[in-house]
Amino acid sequence: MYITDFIYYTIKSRISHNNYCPFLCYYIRMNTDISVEDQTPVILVCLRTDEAEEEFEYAINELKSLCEACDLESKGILTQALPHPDNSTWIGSGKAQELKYHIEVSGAEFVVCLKNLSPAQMKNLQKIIEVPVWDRTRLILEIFSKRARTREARLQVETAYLQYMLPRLGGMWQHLGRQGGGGGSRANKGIGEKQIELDRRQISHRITELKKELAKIEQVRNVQRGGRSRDGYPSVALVGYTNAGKSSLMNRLLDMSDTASETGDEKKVFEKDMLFATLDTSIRKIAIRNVRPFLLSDTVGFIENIPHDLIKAFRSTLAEVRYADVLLIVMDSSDPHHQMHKKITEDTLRDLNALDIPKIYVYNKADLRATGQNTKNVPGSDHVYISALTGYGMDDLLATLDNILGSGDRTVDVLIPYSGGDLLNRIHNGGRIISEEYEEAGIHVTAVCPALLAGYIDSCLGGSSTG
Ligand SMILES: Nc1nc2c(ncn2[C@@H]2O[C@H](COP(=O)(O)OP(=O)(O)OP(=O)(O)O)[C@@H](O)[C@H]2O)c(=O)[nH]1
Ligand SMILES: [Mg+2]
Repeated sequence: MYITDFIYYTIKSRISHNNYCPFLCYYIRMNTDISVEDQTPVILVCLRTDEAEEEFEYAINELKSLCEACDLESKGILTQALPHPDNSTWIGSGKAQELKYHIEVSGAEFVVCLKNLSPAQMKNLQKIIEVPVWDRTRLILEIFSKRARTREARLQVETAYLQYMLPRLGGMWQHLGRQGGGGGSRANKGIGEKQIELDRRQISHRITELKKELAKIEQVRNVQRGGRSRDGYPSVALVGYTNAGKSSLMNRLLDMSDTASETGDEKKVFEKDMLFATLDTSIRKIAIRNVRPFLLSDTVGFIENIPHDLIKAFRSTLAEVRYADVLLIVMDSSDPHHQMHKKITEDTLRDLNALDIPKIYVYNKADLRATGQNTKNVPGSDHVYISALTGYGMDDLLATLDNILGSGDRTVDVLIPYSGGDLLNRIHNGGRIISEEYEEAGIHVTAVCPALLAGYIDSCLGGSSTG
């Protein structure tokens, strides 16, 4: 199979998932009739260098889950141990020949590697095994392209995908080699090399277009966010490793919310035992008795070695995290690797300049923790055990959250004109009323309000409201 087939394969797979990628259509005019269906057979290739056995096994299991999330069917796992990755073929040329044999016997259509390969390693391995090679980044990009629903998410994925392709173009036209010739330095280039140059220019051009379009969407998003914060509600963001239970926690809070009967199930977000179930950000208002109301956002989960270009491309989606007043770092506390997940989440937050935001560490899935393992909550601690499934620990979580939301509380003493019914409602919903008197010029209210709401009241009444 030629590399051109590999590109065509990509296009067909994207089109079959309704993710139209205008740039890649350029390649449709190329040859071959390969088609990709769901449950495409693949072989997983796992290279172990210096990691402990348990770590290696965990990484293999995670790769299997990623393949499931991408609808690929594993036909087998080929492992190799080397002191360090082979510079040329990643697994060594002998192992590559063995892999070729397994591909022929199993009918696998391509291979998926445990880690990321350099463009040269990918090109050389591909040449030996004669089927496409996907590395970890490619697999994650593919899952994201399947899940992206909103226009913004699709553009973000396409940007990350093209950035990933750019340094790998060298391998795509290798079958055309240095054909061509003639006089002059440009004319001396082979067809393959000219094609690479052309592709590189087209891809760079498309990336520029995508970035412009994303910048416009981001502007709209910023205006929306500004509008929301002017409403005076604090924002709380759910973050954490993929599959930790972020969306389930959002749904549990929606169930507990006073708005549950008005909004019904259509406000619920998608939750599933699958990596990267959520890709697009959802924001919901949560109003629970005795807790200051807040806006809650649920967004894409993190994973180890999340492709850097993907994080960059998703910066505007993740802006809800950057501008949040409080972060809930959700972990699957029944997973023996949850401390590692916590570290990866914190590293990603550092990349997003969001590590300084006040946070609560939410140890979810307490119902699945082995008997004897701690699930007890200590009042005042920023570590809270909960179960989004059974509701265990939800009151502790809400008390801790309300404490943080209330840390900037201010007493306001204002005269609201009789035409300001909306503002009075907001104070009733978000603050604690101390006194309320109906006077000739308006309603004289004294109330304790969260900092954001107090700022909102100031902006509405055009001055300081502090009593
Ligand atoms: N037993 C148990 N299962 C839970 C709990 N919370 C969530 N789950 C399950 O864990 C799986 C993943 O839950 P999600 O809420 O989709 O996880 P997420 O963090 O939003 O995942 P991504 O969107 O992929 O990042 C689902 O099958 C949930 O039913 C819990 O407290 N206990
Ligand atoms: Mg989710």
